[in-house]
Order: sequence, then structure tokens, then C-alpha cells
Amino acid sequence: MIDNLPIQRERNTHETQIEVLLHPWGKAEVYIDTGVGFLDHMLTLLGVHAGFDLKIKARGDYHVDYHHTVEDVGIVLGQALCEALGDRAGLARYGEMTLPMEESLAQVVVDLARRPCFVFKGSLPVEKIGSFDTELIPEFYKALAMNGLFTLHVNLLYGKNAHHLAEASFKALGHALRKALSPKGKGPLSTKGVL
Ligand SMILES: [Mn+2]
Repeated sequence: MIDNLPIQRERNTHETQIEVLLHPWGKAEVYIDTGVGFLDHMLTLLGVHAGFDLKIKARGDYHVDYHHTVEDVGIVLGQALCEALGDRAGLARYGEMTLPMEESLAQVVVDLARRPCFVFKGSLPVEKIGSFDTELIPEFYKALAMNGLFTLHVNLLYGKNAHHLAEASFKALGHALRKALSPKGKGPLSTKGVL
């Protein structure tokens, strides 16, 4: 955890332009505009349920598809989170949430130690939600975990409606992160003495 929050990060390539403003211990003031409606919906849920102050403005090569935009937003948000956490001392480190949305149930588990790892189990029952390719959901999570330098397990336990399942997983991630980011003691929670 560092003093100069919020973190501001920008990334510009020939494929995407991304701006992220993040305060992980915020007041759930969230404004998302990525040009991808479904992603905006999911990131708004993530920010609000995590209790983040989160502002994201993104534009991308939508004429190709949404892949670059979704992945690059995950990269920049992950980098901002990593920077915001500093040495990660004094944090609960682990967080878990199993969260329903109607008939769907998703479980998300995180470990904030610097062990970038992503495991995704389960499947979404359709290939598209509106114009959004559902295969981009694990792509986003992977980019977030690899750049945030944390372990992320996303387990889609069951469900019939893809929108419900996706929504349950993003909300669960918000709650899991909120728990892992909660203050706990003074030093790093590790027998190694460092995270
Ligand atoms: Mn919804």
C-alpha cells in the first residue's frame, strides 16, 4: 500500500488508447467508458463491489474485434493495481467469494503474493453476449492477473445464462479483492517476510 493514491496510468499503442485512474480503498466512485458496452457493465460491477474508485477511458480498434481493447484494459488495470499495492505489507492477502446471480454461481479466489497465475474452470454456454465474444472474459482475467502480479482462480460452477454467469464472476472478483486488500497487521503475511 502506498501513499500517493490514486494511481494514474496510460498506455497508447496502434491498437488501443487506455487511461486508468485507480484508488483500491476508495468510495466506489466508478466511471467506465471503454467503447465496449458489455465490458463497461462488467468493470462497473467489479469497481463497485470491490469498493474501488475507478475511472477508465479506453478506445480501440473495434473494427477488428474487441480483443485488443479488452486485453489492454486488463493489462493497464493490472499494472495500476500492482503499483497501488506497493510492497503489499499489512494486507489480508487472500480473498474468496462464491456469488450467485439467480441460477448461476461463480467462485473467485485471489492471493496477492507476487505469483502471477491464472486458472479458469467452467464454461460459458454461448459464444456471444450481444456483440461481445465470451472468450474475452478469461482473456481479461488473465491480463489482469499477469500484470497485477497475483494469483487468480475463476471457477464458473454452474449456470444457464451467460450474462448471469459473467456478472457473478466479476462481482465475486470484486468481493474477493476487497477481502484480500483489507488491512491485517503490520508486515507482509508471509513466513518468508516478503510478498
Ligand atoms: Mn447485467
